[in-house]
Amino acid sequence: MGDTKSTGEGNSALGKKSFKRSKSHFADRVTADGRDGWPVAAGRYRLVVSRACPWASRAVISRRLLGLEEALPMAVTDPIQDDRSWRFTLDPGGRDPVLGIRYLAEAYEAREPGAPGGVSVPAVVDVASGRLVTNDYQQLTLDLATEWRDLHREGAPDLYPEGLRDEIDEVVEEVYEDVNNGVYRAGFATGQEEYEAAYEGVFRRLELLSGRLAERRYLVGDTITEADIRLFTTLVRFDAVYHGHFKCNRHKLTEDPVLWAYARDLYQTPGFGDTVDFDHIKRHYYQVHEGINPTRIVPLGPDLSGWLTSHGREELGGRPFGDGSPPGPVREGEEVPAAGRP
Ligand SMILES: N[C@@H](CCC(=O)N[C@@H](CS)C(=O)NCC(=O)O)C(=O)O
Repeated sequence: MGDTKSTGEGNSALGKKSFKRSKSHFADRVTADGRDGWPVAAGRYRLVVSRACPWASRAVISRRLLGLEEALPMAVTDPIQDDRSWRFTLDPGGRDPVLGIRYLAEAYEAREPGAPGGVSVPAVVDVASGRLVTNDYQQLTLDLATEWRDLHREGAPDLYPEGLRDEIDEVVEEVYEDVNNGVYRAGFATGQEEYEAAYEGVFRRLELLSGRLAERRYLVGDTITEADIRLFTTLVRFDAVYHGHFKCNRHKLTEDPVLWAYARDLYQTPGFGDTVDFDHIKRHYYQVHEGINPTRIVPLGPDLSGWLTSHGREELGGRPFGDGSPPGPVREGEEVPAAGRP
């Protein structure tokens, strides 16, 4: 496997002192008015994800919370990339049954042969043409919450409420810089100083977030928002991969009572934990990043049973879905296999 696989991040600059995540190359948006040529339409697109990937997992959670499963069908890749990147080896015959392709790279090629920036998930693919539409994970969930509104289920929460957008934007920016991407900067650092700066940033921010969440159930307002989804996807991976593999080991998530309870509360909320596959997460990080883990041995721990224990956060109040309701059961065929659950 080459450098791309050893970092697992197609756009990273391995070999330099600092890990850099470049912008998504395909930033078209699927919108209600179709201004980029991609109108919201039920069944027109396929969402390609890896359950291992924190950026893709945001979209998987939003899709469930908003009830977009029928409107935006999903393809789950093998957590282990090969030299051609993400592949559909979990599907019969190794092909995605709808797109008919073996590698996600084929959709990228169909859109722009030889495009720079690597092949990343999440990716939205236009089913009829087989062409990639977007891999802009930052915008994707915001668009699912707002532009796809006509196709939301009844009782879907407002994940990006207009009156709270400034605050959400501010929180997610800090969380992205120090936490979501901070763990990657620590894990892929190739110099001591770089690693230490990232490590300090991760734990400084986690401490602030822990303080913020001590008295309030959710990050912004009193309902689940985009901000909680983005913090959750890093927290749920913390002890399984970031603490050991990425050397973010000042303490474990389970050693911060507030953040651990907050993460468990979300994990146990329909739409969050039922999308998480710890088996995919561990195998992806420990087997793909050979530069960090040359033996590719996947650790057996940590013990996951704590994720299902009571968290006591109901006492803080909050209305998880606001005036809406939780999503129903996971769609048939989309259940996380037993190997990936506590
Ligand atoms: N790097 C992507 C963000 C999403 C991302 O980094 N996804 C990872 C998986 S967590 C990926 O697909 N990396 C490409 C690879 O590993 O080849 C982008 O800038 O658009």
